[in-house]
Amino acid sequence: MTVRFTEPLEAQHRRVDPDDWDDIYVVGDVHGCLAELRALLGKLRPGDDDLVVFVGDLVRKGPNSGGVVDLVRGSPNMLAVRGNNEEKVLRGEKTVPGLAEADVEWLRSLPVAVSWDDALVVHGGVDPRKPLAEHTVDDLQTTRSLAPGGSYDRPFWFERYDGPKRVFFGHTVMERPVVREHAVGLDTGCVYGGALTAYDWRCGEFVGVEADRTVQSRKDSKIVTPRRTAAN
Ligand SMILES: [Mn+2]
Repeated sequence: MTVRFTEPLEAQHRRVDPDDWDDIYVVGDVHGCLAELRALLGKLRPGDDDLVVFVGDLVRKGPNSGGVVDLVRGSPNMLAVRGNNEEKVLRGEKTVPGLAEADVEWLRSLPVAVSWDDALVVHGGVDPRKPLAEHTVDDLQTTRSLAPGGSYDRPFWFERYDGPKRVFFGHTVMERPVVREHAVGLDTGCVYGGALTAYDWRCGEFVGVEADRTVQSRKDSKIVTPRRTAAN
């Protein structure tokens, strides 16, 4: 089930050997919420032999993007994909207070996809209308709605995608995590007063912490209620 993207994206695809790690946790959009990230890690208690993979959007919107980058960058057992908010910083469209030049270079070095076994971690999602191998960086970072021109109109990609990979993603803010056979959505809107959510890959369980406070408000139309599926 190995996926190869076309170059140059393949150079930004990191493969992980799950045999190298006791467990693997996948964590949703952090957006500078350092206190909640610390609380979540306090619950997960990952050891040196456990890998923590972030779905991207470590930075922006929340109170301490620099602290989140320091923590992840300084941890040999942590890995992140580059989200669309990292991309905005790299393109110079947005600046983040507290981020040193070396931190920005680290963001630039992050892969766009991480995979192992049947798992694929990307920030946004995959478009079921085209082969996985033909996706671009932008596709993987920003795919959400499949409706023409509708960023929060149904159907969403994860309601149509049926494999072969099981895709772990953020980007689309959910009232609760999405769990489907081929898609696991982890952005439960921590920075909007929701929760920061992780998925324990070996146990198949979610672990979350509630946000301390709402840092940013968000329209209800931009918070998705996942539909029930057989897998739920
Ligand atoms: Mn996000």
